[in-house]
Amino acid sequence: MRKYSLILLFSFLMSGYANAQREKVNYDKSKIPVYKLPDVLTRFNGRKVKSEKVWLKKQRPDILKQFTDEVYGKIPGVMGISEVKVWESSDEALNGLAHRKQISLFFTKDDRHLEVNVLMYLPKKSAKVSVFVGYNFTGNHTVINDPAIRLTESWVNDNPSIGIINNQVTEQSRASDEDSWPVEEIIKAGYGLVTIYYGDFDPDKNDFSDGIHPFFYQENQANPRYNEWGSVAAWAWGLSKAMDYLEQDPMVDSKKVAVLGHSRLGKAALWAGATDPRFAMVISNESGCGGAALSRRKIGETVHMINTSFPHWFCDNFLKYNDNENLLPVDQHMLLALIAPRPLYVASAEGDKWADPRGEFLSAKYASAVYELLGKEGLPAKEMPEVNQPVMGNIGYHIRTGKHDLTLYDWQQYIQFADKHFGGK
Ligand code: GTR
Repeated sequence: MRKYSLILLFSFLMSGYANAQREKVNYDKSKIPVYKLPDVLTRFNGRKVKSEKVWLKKQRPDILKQFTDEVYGKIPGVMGISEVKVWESSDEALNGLAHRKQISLFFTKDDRHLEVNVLMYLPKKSAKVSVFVGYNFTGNHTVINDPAIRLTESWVNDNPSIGIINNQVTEQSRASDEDSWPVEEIIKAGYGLVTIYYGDFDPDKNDFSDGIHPFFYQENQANPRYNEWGSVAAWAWGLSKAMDYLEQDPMVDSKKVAVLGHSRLGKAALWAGATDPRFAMVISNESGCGGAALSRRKIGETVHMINTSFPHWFCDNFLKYNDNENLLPVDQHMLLALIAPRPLYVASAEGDKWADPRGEFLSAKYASAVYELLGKEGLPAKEMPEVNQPVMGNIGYHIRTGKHDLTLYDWQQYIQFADKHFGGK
């Protein structure tokens, strides 16, 4: 009981601190500090990168290493899926429009076991289909009103307004996030949707005794080391494991898998795209700080704020850059550049100042140099486009009206982008 009260007191103090941080947040562009971004095509030894070969063999691995060591953390080992079980499937989903499958991926090490539930809706076609794969925030049953979907039994952040109490979901949360997942539109456009509750891989709390991290601990280890993975890297790793499964699924064209994520899950999608080249397309919906937005601008959420409110998201090395962004060996445009030449879409919302829309745009713009070096058009805009005026080269970008959210409008652009790069239906 005493321990519980202490935890409550601690969370109360932390949330007070986070709110105070939010109050201190700068939204005034005249107060953006003077900064100099590291040039994505200048090596850490000062030489210029002039060829595709030097990019691929030297600069890309060097940048990837910096992000691994200083931002997201490295994965301290290798582990595959130990068992796959397809435990439900139907040809009658969405009134006969789609196949539905529910699958468990099992991970086992010594006496530890983790079960991850994958929900898939696939259009009925004889050929293999392209898919969007993305995490959901509160369980697979929240993405659509379909009574066949099993309620998650995993730990979920409390949300009494949809009946999530004591970290367990109830029937009340079914379909609670359906506005973010226009399954029917996706299917009608000829794409499949693969979704997983992100907390199946690692519950989103500052606790490294649960989820996937402990599977990799050495004896007497209780936390990842200063350069080892936080939760964002764990979620990205989980996306790669989903990809391992998709490569075996006979209905899926694993060469045409777009990884997508909103907000913190957009950060995970970007890191998954950067670390796993099997993702043929990467979509970041309002991923903000630690995602697509440039850290050095310090407008909206900053490195210090994110490390304070979410100490478990990044590796401990990232703490060095609290109010010290100029010391970062990289900035987030270099993360986007790691995805080149694969199609990449970055999206912002006008009402999402916390994620710094302009910082997300500039990041996409500066990543373009690498696309161009690789013979591809990057972002086809030098200036930030007007609201609701998407631009699409091999990098796509839009800023839409409205608040921080994943909306039908966003999906319509991603479908169009996929049509352009995956060759349509
Ligand atoms: C916020 C966080 C952001 C973003 C967001 C979300 O509280 O500060 O970086 O990730 O959560 O995931 O909804």
